[in-house]
Amino acid sequence: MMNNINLMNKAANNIRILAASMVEKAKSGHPGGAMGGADFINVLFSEFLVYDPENPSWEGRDRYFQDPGHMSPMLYSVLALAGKYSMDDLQNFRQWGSVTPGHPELNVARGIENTSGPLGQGHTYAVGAAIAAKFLKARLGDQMNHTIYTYISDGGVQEEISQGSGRIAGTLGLDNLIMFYDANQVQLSTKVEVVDAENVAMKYEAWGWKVIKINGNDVAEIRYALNEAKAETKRPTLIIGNTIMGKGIVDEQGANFEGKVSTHGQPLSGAGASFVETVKNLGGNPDDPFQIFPEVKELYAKRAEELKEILAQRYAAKDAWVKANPGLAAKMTRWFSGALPEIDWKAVQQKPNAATRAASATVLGMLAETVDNMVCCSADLSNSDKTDGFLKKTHAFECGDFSGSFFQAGVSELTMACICIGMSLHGGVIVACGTFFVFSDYMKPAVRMAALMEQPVKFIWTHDAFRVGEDGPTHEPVEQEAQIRLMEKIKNHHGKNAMLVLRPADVTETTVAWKMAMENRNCPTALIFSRQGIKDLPAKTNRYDEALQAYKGAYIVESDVRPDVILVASGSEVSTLEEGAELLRADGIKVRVVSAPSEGLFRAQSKDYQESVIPTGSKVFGMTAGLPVTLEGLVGANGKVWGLESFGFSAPYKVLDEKLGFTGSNVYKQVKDFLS
Ligand SMILES: Cc1ncc(C[n+]2csc(CCOP(=O)(O)OP(=O)(O)O)c2C)c(N)n1
Repeated sequence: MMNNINLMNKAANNIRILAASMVEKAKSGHPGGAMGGADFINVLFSEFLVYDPENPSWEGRDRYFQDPGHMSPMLYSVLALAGKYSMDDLQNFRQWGSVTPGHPELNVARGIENTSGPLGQGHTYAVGAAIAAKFLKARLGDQMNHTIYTYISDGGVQEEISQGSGRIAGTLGLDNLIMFYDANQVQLSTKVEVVDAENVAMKYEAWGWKVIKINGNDVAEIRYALNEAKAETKRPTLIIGNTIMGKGIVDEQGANFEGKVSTHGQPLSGAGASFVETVKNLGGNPDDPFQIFPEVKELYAKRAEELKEILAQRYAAKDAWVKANPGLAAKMTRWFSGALPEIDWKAVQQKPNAATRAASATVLGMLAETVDNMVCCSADLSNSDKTDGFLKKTHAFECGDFSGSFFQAGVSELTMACICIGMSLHGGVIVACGTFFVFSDYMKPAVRMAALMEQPVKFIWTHDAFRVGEDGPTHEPVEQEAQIRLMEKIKNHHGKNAMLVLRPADVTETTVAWKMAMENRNCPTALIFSRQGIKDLPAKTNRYDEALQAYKGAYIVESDVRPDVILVASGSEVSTLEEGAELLRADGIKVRVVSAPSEGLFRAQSKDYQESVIPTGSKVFGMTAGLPVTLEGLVGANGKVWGLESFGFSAPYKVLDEKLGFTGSNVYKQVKDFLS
């Protein structure tokens, strides 16, 4: 329903006034960009975005992903017009305990579909969400006809990740994705032209996007572009909206103060403009600026009524579909609940003494056949990271065909990680992605955001140590495990470990690690797997049942009564400790071997349990192919760690084992020295 242009302009000015007032009151924040983008966001929310105010997590809703988190005042303000925030909430912008933190934090109930702040990630989540919607549409049909909108600014376009998401969205023909580019010529410290002379339109066209250029402050042009974009049936659309930074800002004399770098990130008064005159210029009352104009209230009330009609039709269509497709409908409910189907984990047949990446492939093959809403991805390493175990049971996404369940991301680890987060945020799918562990370095910004947003993405990282061998130090992770384990030491805002990090010790523990990862719906999981074969750990009765103790983070694999020394490790080093244990026992030393796939999980167990595995005061020896610090927490101040203190080297891995001291005989030697 087309609204009167003057009214639409008034609503955009209302957003400008609120955004400027929030920043002014908080004495910090970013008003300029928010004021420039107000027209687009107002048109989107008052005329296009379809959502259910009564049921914010309705799976068929359009989704809006914002990339520039610093433009939070724009988002909070439009959501205030839509009734999701009160004027009090806006007045508490950036304050302790407020629902309006400095950068938006995931809050679907209030219309915030993603946390944003690190530029470039937000629009890549949107690409992921659009892929998830395509995957689901291929299975659920018109129930998944919604549109994914995203908003990007100069910073997001400049971030390298935009290359990955632009390429993928174009290659896969994501016609359900509409991106508005707020091209306001201004960024934090310079004008855009100082750092960027590229032709953005041609760049996106080259990636296969439809590109529409408009005046981004003009309601009619915004509408036209959105309608064109919605009508597109083959390509994602980029709407380049030329906007005016800080539109409406004036100085004390009432002179134009628009387009200034200084208004990017501080209150208008701090930038040398006049807050009071600006509010007046925009038609507001500077003494009482936190107001929604009555006619703007009406505009959004009218939109709420329109949404009711749209929703009535959508829900009626869904009801009819559910009646006609009860089986699919039940699946859809399960998929969006995040629940798993029944999985017989114990029945997984692992090849003995195999590499844990191979064991992971076995599990992935089973999951491809069992978990019908799982998507697995790889950054062009599927045959090495063994996600091909999944791929062999399905096929990869293609432009126009999302009947498969595998996403080939190409060589773009950060993009892949963010796309996985976006799929997860969309809901309805379970996602995993693989690459070499050393390239987790390229993914950490996304891992951190997955942890902050509590998204249960599974990160499969193989080639977990110097035993990559001949490829040499560029490909041999050393410090990576210590880095990623920091994520299991930091707590999320629910007071839980922000990430589950598992490095299983043999094929059976790998099955258990996957079980734990799939059951973990509350945070991301890291699965760190070996390249090389590992000798199976000994079992008293049944290795699977014993490996289930991995749920406690660390457990006793086997122990002599009153051991003289406790040997602890994760991953393949546990089996090296077993070799050493044999030599030590032959020498009359009593030994306990502990597998510790997750220190973070172990520290979350009762003190009694922790004491039962590694009693205080005992002699503890740890071995890690990572930096010694990886194990120092478990081994304690009086313990000893054999780790790697330098970058790795290029040589066959068995040579490296010898040269670097990762052998049973060196375990024997080091422990003997330690005990003497
Ligand atoms: C990854 C990342 N690097 C740096 C920043 C800090 N930062 C926030 S906004 C910004 C400038 C962005 O300019 P633009 O996107 O044009 O926003 P506008 O000036 O239009 O508000 C920068 C560098 C960030 N948020 N994320």
